Amino acid sequence: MDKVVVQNLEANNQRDLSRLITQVENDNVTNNKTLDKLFKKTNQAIRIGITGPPGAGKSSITNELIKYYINSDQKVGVIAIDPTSPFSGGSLLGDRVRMNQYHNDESVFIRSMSTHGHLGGLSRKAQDIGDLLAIAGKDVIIFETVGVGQGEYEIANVADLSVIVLVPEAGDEVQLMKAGLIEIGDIFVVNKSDRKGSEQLTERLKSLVNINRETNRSIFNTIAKEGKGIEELFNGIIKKFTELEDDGNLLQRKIDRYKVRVKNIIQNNLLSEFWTSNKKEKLFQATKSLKDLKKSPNIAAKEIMQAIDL
Ligand SMILES: Nc1nc2c(ncn2[C@@H]2O[C@H](COP(=O)(O)OP(=O)(O)OP(=O)(O)O)[C@@H](O)[C@H]2O)c(=O)[nH]1
Ligand SMILES: [Mg+2]
Repeated sequence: MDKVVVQNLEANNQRDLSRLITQVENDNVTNNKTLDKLFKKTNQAIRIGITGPPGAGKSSITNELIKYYINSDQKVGVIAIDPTSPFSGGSLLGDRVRMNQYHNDESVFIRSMSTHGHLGGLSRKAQDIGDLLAIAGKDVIIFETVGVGQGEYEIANVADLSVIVLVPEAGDEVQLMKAGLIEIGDIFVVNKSDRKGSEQLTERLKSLVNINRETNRSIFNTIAKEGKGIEELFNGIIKKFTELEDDGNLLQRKIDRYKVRVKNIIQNNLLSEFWTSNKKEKLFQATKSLKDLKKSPNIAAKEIMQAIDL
């Protein structure tokens, strides 16, 4: 590997960082020499997931939080997972906030990843990119993800701590119950507290979040658009990290995440090794016509698995 690249990356060179991120984004399997070599440097960074329904104000909150991190001399990396819909071909909401106000600031690096409707491999890539940001010296890494379906929860698991953002108007019952957001949150934010219904949502949340839980989870009210309530949220996040560290949960989460990553990589590698051109051809030959489909998929799978590659 290019020694200069490593040095540049460690020196927080944004251009090399961008290039490496693009490589990781384009890779089908995890195979990045920079990550292999410098992985031990990734442990210092803290990882925060900010999840919630489309348009809840996740980017607005992230933008505001960044100011507090900069003020306390911390470098921030943001990975915004763009919920581009394959149907609309664009973002879900026209008036979404773009986090580009920091593009001249060396201590902030923001990168969007588009799902293009495919979530497969996304959490692996998001974690790898998070690692690159950590290697480049970011102290805090924020993952912005939309929480609407199961696939997104997998992505929400890339972080050490999850902040769930909810808003009064979007039908709180649906938001809260259907998607199971309650389960994955460590901290809850009722954003758009300037709007009608925010007090009811806060009350409802209070009664829901601490049921069946030993640890207390906090709820914050914010008006991100005006920067209100963000300082409290910022301090709440610090407090939560300290708690997680003290009770050993932070370490446990890191261990669990690491294990899942190792397993996923093994699974991916085995699969890509398995599908040789010979086996792909066998599957093609075995499924050419309706008459071929009389065989059960189980038998067809066994035959392909037993095929010998020359
Ligand atoms: N009234 C009000 N509007 C807000 C508040 N916070 C954000 N908004 C607005 O809500 C809209 C969506 O905000 P974003 O920060 O882009 O929300 P998001 O959750 O990142 O959206 P996606 O990334 O598209 O899912 C923008 O027009 C914001 O200006 C708030 O506290 N009150
Ligand atoms: Mg956003």
